[in-house]
Amino acid sequence: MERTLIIIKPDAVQRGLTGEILRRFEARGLRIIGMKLIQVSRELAEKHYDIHRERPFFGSLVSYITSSPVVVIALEGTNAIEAARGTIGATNPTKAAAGTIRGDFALEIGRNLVHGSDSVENGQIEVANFFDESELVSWQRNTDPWIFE
Ligand code: DAT
Ligand code: MG
Repeated sequence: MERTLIIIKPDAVQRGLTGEILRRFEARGLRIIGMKLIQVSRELAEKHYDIHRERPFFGSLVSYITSSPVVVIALEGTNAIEAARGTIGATNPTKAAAGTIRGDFALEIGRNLVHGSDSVENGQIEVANFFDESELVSWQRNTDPWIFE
């Protein structure tokens, strides 16, 4: 089963969109295996965005994600990576399709509300960066057979 790390970013938490965003992932069928409200440290932010370290927007990316609390969610499901990124929409909200989170609620790339892991490998790594194994719950939903074939 694939795992993806979702971060409901500071702008989304501040705007009261946490419930709306979580609702969309739940409705999609992804299973929550971990969830918490945290203040991201500079150290964790720099680790999370390490691949963007040399990009000109790295500093503002780290400032943004550490500016206010975030909700981090670990999700599990068949095709969880691609499904979650489809629900999130394109990186630049002005290019994101209507019906996606970014396409419905955001306007600017630096305020794009939500993160989702971009590969199966990164999903495993990012969930492990944000959650201790003891914070993850392995469970079966009664609805699983109606969502996972
Ligand atoms: P995504 O969040 O869709 O996975 P990404 O991993 O390419 O996008 O980039 C991480 C974040 O960095 C993205 O959510 C917003 C910011 N970002 C990406 N490209 C940018 C750019 N050209 N200018 C400013 N910010 C950018
Ligand atoms: Mg990314």
